[in-house]
Amino acid sequence: MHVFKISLTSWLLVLLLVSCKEAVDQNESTAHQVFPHKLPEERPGFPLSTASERMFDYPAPRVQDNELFSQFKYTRLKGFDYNGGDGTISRRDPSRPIKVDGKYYVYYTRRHTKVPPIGWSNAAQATDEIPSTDWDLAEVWYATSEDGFVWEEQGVAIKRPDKPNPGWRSVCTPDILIWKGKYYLYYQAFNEPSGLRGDWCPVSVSSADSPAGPWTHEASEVIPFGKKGAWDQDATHDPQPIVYDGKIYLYYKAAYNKWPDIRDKYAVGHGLAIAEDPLGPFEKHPLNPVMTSGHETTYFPFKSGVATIVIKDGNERETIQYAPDGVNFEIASVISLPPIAAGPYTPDAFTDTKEGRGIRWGLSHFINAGSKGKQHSIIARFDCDLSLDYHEPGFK
Ligand code: AAL
Repeated sequence: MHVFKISLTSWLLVLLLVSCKEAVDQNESTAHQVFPHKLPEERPGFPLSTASERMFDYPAPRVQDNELFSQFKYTRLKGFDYNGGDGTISRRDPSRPIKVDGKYYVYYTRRHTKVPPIGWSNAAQATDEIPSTDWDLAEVWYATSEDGFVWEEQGVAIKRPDKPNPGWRSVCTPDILIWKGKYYLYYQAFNEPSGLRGDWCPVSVSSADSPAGPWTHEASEVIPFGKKGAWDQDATHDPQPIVYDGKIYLYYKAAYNKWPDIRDKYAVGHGLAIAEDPLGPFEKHPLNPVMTSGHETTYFPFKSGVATIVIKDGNERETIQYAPDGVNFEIASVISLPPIAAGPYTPDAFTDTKEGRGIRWGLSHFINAGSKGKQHSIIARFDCDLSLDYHEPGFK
């Protein structure tokens, strides 16, 4: 009886040990499959899929737990009339909103034409009253707001000058600079309907002593085109200045190879032009283009460098990128539904900060793609959590 008792205990012990060992083996192999966080030499015998292997190429998380990651919430603005959305009134490409004496100001492209645009491929049929694109026959208008949601349209900031002055066909896509107590608007100035030879136009600049104007035209072609054959040979678009390193850092865009014969080589670049005076001369950075994805420019001071929301075009579309020197950008995060043509509200855009606080909200546009020939755009507000002041896990 005694002998039987001992041998039963031993059997139970053996069974227990065997099942523990199996559990340990299983855990180890599962751990390697689920958490492939060890380098290949640390996990011999455990091959990984290409996607798992690629995880090691990313130095930091690209989503969540990353101060340059955010989701975006959109709100319709109050105060803007669109003629029932019939395509004859359009508002798009808002500037960075600025706050002066407790009031927000925004500048934007406004088109009010008898008919909606006929499209750039029909540009040859455009007349003095028929627009080719949504931004043809446009002017720069401005609106003010107490809270960023309800806006009051104040009127025109930059009119189209008389023919043949630069911009007689259209002035659009403005952005603002505050420098030494004065205000400067940079904007695209077209001398022909967009779409005829492409979207060819340079940047003009006007100045004012007050955000409400009046605006005085100061210079045309302030960001000159690149030499023949250069990526920015035909366009300098979407001018967006910030103050960085004591100078004016103006980012701009050129979509190249866009029209009409080499569309298969279409690409978009962003360049940086630097000046010590708002009227120039602007010197282009030797490493231009500093950004090779994205459409409209959205640059903002972040920490001691510059960050940008990259939207719409290129291999790195829908990312947020950061350059510690404002020049050499790296992907910081991958985002969804980013604000198009965003003008971020960034009170430190012109303070030459080395502690950029990021973005909490701004304005962007939505394009009605033009079904039934009613193409127009509306300006909306976006809110996000790209601000160091507010970042907390779980916001949104
Ligand atoms: C925009 C901008 C520029 C282009 C056109 C009007 O969103 O990229 O301004 O020229 O589209």
